[in-house]
Amino acid sequence: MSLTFYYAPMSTAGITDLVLEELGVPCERVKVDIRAGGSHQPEFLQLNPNGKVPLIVHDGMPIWESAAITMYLGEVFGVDRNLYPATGPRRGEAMKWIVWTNVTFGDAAFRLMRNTSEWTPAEQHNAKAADAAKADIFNCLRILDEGLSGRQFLLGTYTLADAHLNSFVDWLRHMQMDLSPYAHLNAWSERCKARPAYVRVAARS
Ligand SMILES: N[C@@H](CCC(=O)N[C@@H](CS)C(=O)NCC(=O)O)C(=O)O
Repeated sequence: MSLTFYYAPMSTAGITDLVLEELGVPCERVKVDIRAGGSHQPEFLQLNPNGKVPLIVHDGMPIWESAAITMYLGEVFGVDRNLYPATGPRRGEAMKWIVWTNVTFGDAAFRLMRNTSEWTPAEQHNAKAADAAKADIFNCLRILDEGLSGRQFLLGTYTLADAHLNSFVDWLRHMQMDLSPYAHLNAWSERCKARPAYVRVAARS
């Protein structure tokens, strides 16, 4: 078995980093200097034409998009380790939260970033679009908070869906979003952060 993980610190690859740490699967780690254009070098673009991390190459197959990577690693390595459900409705529940993180929640967060952050030129910022994005984020936070009501973790017990979504919530905190009104979410996040794999990843980043 060969598994290579291409990553950059403080990036979306942090999700995959945590997923791999939870699984304890041995892999070769390749750091990509995305600020210096490392993900746009021809050798990298051959593996991921999007020029982005995370990227894994498993037994010769490049797989990009963090949601696909989490679901793939879960399916291949997570079921035996009780970190990902076997095929069936619970698998669907895990996929639902993972895809929602990147598509619905991720889209709202990226719209906010695009319209407010210093990474986008100020003349491209649009205050109305930023307000709409914020409203969408609050709606997602409400959905997540309600989804966690009466549950320790998204599926009841801890799975890679929690690792995936909690990493994304960490990034929202980093963006100074006020998450204090969401009691179930905060309690869940603390449980996720107490996982030994989370502590190990946090210590090296
Ligand atoms: N939808 C992708 C997004 C990945 C992404 O945006 N990666 C950024 C870092 S957070 C990147 O590699 N940027 C380098 C570039 O665009 O040059 C995923 O979830 O994997």
